[in-house]
Amino acid sequence: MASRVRAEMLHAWRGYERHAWGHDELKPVSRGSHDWYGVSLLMTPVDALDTLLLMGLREEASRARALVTERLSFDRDVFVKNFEITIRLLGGLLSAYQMTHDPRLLHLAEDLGKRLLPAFDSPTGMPYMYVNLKTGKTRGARSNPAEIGTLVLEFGTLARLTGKPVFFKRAKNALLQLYNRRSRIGLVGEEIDVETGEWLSRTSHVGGGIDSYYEYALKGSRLFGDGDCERVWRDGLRAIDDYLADDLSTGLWYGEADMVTGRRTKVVFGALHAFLPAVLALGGDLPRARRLEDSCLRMWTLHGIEPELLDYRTMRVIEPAYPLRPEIIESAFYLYRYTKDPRYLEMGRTFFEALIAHCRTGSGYTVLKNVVTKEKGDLMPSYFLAETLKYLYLLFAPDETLDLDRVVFNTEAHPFLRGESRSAE
Ligand code: DMJ
Repeated sequence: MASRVRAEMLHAWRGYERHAWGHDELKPVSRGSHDWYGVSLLMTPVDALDTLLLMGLREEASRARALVTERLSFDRDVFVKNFEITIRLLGGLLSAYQMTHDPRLLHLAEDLGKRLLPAFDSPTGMPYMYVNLKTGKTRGARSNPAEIGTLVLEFGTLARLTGKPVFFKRAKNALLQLYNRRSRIGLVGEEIDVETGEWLSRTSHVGGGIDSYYEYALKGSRLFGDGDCERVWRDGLRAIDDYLADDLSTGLWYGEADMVTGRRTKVVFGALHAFLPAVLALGGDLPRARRLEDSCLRMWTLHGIEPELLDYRTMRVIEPAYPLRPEIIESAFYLYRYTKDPRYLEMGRTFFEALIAHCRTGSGYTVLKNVVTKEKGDLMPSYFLAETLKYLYLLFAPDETLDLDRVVFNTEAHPFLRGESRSAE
């Protein structure tokens, strides 16, 4: 199975090389390319590099590395999303640096980190959503917990590797500023103004816009031994278990509630929420992680591939797209590593066969517009190579391929080494 996954990585990567070389992402149906900001920031090669290395695809990895080190420049007059650029590019450059020790990758990471720092210059210290890479101007005071709280692993690793603690301090402060604004019952909302610190939405859940805030609290404590991150994780976990967890005849789920009253507002769960079994497992709650992954599998098998959002009471699809998301596979990987239950290998096989059946094209893999009709879209997001195929491969490959105790994965599946070099603080 691992070598089958590796062959599919090669298929996807070759599609990128042939039709989108030098651009951000491949459009595998029209055989074209897509650049996020008009100019390319080499999203796919940076995101894919450590997967190519892990799979031992040496020639492809060296072509990707050459492209990145020779052509990538951040001196661009564009407003970029701080969160996306941090998790994909900063994360990808740092993990590839730790694997190759190529100083040009660290140099690029530091240059990028410096250009992103102005994002934190808000009255609260929580970052603006967008920052201009050339001018340092910022935009987007309306942000959310995921975009504010999912920076500490990358900026902390950059601080460690460069010996410049400012990177860690700014990102950790953002996380704590957000945490300090939690409600009395410990929940955070869906949108917050980073200038005033006021909540703009009281909707609380563990899906898109909030998800990785919890993930980074736990992983920040694991990567840096940081007690504050540990506290954010413990308090957050208690609140989501108390107010968001929903135990129904259809399974264990985590729905929506009002962050102030804790009142249930919606019974929805989706592909992004499926990161939670992985994080619960990493945090030590295997029984709950297992039950939740079983629910995720139910969501997947309903139509043979998972929808973006589901009403888990009626099991009706609310948002039918499948954008090649990795989370359910990531959770199967963690659960297999921690339990060795072959059930998770079987799940992995189910996910892999569905990807091949519904998302494979002659030139790569594509998102689906609709999991019911299986209508295809035309994009291969860079995280498909960074995450989806990496977690699938690691699920089937021998444990020695990657020692899970020695690394912490960022939310884009870029592994950072624990306890390497200087302290982040
Ligand atoms: C990735 O960029 C990251 O996993 C992020 O945390 C959520 N969205 C995509 C994958 O679904």
